Amino acid sequence: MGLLTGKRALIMGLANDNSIAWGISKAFHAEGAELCFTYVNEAIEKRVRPLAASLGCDFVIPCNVDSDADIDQMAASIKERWGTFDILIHAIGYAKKEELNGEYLNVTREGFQIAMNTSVYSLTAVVKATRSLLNSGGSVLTLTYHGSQQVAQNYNVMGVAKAALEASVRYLASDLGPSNIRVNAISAGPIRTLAASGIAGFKDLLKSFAGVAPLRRNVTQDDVGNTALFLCSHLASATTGEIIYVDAGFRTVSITIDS
Ligand code: NAD
Ligand code: 0WE
Repeated sequence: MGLLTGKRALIMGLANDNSIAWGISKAFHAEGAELCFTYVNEAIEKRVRPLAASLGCDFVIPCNVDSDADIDQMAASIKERWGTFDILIHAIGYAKKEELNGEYLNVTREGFQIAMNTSVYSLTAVVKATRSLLNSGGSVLTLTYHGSQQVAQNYNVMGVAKAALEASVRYLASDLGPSNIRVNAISAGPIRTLAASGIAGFKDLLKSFAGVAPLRRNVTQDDVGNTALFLCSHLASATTGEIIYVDAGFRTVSITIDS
């Protein structure tokens, strides 16, 4: 009997086997969950289908979270195949690449709107569309980054978006709590994924992070997957509206001096 035996989990944000969503999917599968994956476009679909199949899953459906029609169609597909489900994983974030370097104040109105729409509003939109399908005891989980709380060089508009995402977690937890559905976020340390590729200086960021973090290492997709498993299982039955750090302790320490 696994921790998630008999539970159904919708995974949004799997792109490839480096995705944080993949670490979560493996942890959930190992504990008996039945999975459904969404993909944003055909290129991603080609990556997601074989990964899903390797976990014995053929329930793979499109959903661009910028589209209300896509979100409604996704909810309809879940209702048709599953009726209800238990766990919603939102592992989606996007800003235009040119917004992720230089001064934050150069952000454009359009760049701000895109980041907020895809990275923040999408969580609320998906919860709104699926709340009637979520079982009591269920759980919603999103992914955030410490750039929401303290300035992280070049993270810029994504830091502002993650601050709003974390506030959304608290408001959604308040809305869904009376239905015994929990809403939380994992704040992960930097991990090399598709969303981190092409970020100038990412290698150096990983190196200095591991030098400062109390555990003296970077975090992995599996670290995040295991904490996601805890948060979405009955083990975390009274934890909601929280931002749980999976960051090797990084955010707890201040300036360090080499010795
Ligand atoms: P990833 O590139 O593997 O995943 C990002 C996903 O977002 C992709 O699957 C992409 O298809 C999806 N996406 C983008 N726009 C979309 C849209 N309009 N509709 C539907 N899907 C869309 O990268 P990741 O690092 O695994 O990112 C997952 C989450 O983790 C993001 O919210 C990210 O901000 C967060 N996060 C990442 C790190 C890190 O260092 N990698 C650290 C903390 C938090
Ligand atoms: O949340 C993220 C990823 C955010 C992200 C990354 C990209 C790159 C490619 C959002 N949108 C895009 N759009 C693209 O076109 N992280 C926490 C990883 C990350 O991204 C950074 C980081 C870290 C850490 C960007 C700048 C500085 C640090």
